[in-house]
Amino acid sequence: MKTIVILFSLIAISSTAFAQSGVVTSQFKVYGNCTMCKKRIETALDHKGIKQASWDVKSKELKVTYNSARINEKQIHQLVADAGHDTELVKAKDETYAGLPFCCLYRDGDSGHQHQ
Ligand SMILES: [Cu+2]
Repeated sequence: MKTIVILFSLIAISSTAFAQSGVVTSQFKVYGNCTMCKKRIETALDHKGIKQASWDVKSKELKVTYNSARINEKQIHQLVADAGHDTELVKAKDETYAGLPFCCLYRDGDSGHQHQ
């Protein structure tokens, strides 16, 4: 039991160290449908200050690791929205959204699948 406590303390200490060096990992919802969306979202986050970005098709969760000295979370939301994908904080522009391929239209009522 004591070993487990020590282990957790070590993890806590190392994540604090990460925060101090400016590298943080955030997770938030990004709306999309398919593997094309995944590619689009992750490509949009191939950006300076961002070390790693991974979006999950099923859970719609984006996990992003970035250097907080170079980019902030709000800017990351904006990059995703600029690519046509709504996030919890920033909505994509309607004209950008309208330019997405049909299979990627994730907003309510846009998907052809629901009408079958
Ligand atoms: Cu898609």
